[in-house]
Amino acid sequence: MSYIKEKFKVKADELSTEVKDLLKNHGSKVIGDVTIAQAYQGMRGITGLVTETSLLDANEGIRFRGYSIPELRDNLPKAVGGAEPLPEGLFYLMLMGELPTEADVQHLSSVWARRSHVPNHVFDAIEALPITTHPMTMFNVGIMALQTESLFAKAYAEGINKKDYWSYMYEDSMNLIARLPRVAAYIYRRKYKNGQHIQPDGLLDWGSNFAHMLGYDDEGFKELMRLYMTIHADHEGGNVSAHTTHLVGSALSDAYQSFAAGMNGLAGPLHGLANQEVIRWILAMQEELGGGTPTKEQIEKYVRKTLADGKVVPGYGHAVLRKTDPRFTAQMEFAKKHLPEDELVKIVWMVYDVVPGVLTELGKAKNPWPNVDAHSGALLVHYGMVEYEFYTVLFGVSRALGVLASLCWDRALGLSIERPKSVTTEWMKNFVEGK
Ligand code: FCX
Repeated sequence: MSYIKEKFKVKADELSTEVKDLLKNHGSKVIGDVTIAQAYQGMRGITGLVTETSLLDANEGIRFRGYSIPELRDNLPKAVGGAEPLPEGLFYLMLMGELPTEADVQHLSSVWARRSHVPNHVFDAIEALPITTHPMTMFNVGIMALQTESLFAKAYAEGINKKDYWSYMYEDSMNLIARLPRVAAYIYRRKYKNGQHIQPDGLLDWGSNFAHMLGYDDEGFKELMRLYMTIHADHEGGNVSAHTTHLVGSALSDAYQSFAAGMNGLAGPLHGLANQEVIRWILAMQEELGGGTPTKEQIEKYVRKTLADGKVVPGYGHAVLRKTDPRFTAQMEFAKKHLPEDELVKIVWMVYDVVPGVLTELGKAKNPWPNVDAHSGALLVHYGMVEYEFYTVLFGVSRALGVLASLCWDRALGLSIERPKSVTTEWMKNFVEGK
């Protein structure tokens, strides 16, 4: 057993004991009420899930095991000559609950490089789809084709003790994380670069090898990938991709099946697809105005038109956050450092100056501030990745780090199959009338 796996097992046994005590001594304590509005309106604000890897504060933003994004950028190990955190380190932190050493991160880089082989039938399955297929559909087909490799599914079919589920989930999660960049890069090169594929470089870290296979060997893009893979990884447990992965996993579906389910949620425009929608929206605005950099007045007019047409302004608002997303701020800082004169980035910043005021004035959106998706596309365009339909796949590769670390915890803690109660509107009416 690898030392990381052994260490995880020790931590998992400790927490399992604590959870058993918590349930035995306080299991019936009430942690919240549920209103009728919450039942109809996306269960907002209901505390009903346990996710160890990260915790969101409405005003401060996400903390991964207690560390904010600026703290991660300071404290996680970096590549030689790099300034952004290595995503391997964030995975270690989320899994283990403590900061990794340089050696831990190097170990994970080499384990994932060793496990990154993708069988040919996965590429064949992707090739069977029309070239016009959305990259997120190709990505999910690739993930599902990889499910043939699930060690948990095989072991379960042969018969295993439930005490060992966590071990197979751990192995499947490590293998899936190792393989995803290759699958994603294959899709990118197939769809946009005439199928001219690039072989992995086993000496590179996970994020920069991904950049390399995508066809971007620029050191700036590699740094961006490390930052991107770090900040998109997790956003506590209730968001659609994390919750779906956890929910499907609770049926003892394996890591591949659970993650694919989560990715279908990420593919929705109110969630991960918003990153492509932001760039599409800015390009449409530019086209309507005849190209070039719009003025703030023109942006404001376009925002009002978007809202009047009954559409959302992509990249703005959030179900939980009530301030500017620190993931937006981290990308803004990256842009100020590496590409302060970029035209599209400047437009993103102008949009940031305009949209919160308009949304606040209209008073409908509970959060008028930008989320992670408002900035990411402009950075990618700067380095030449203009194919915005691909952006959500990048988000998906990163999201694997958080939701799969969480699935390891779900199995280690032996969490139950999820099955909340639902009622009908008839039931609600009877309840209100006291029947
Ligand atoms: N533009 C226009 N209207 C917006 C808005 C926006 N950016 N954000 C919220 N609103 C509207 C809602 O559509 C809702 O209208 P309704 O009453 O007619 O249904 C009203 O304001 C109240 O919504 P609110 O409670 O503030 O927001 P929700 O929790 O329902 O939804 C999301 C949150 C994120 C879905 C919403 O703000 C939105 O649609 N934003 C644009 C899409 C986006 O950027 N998604 C990415 C989010 C995230 F970062 C991620 O998952 O990647």
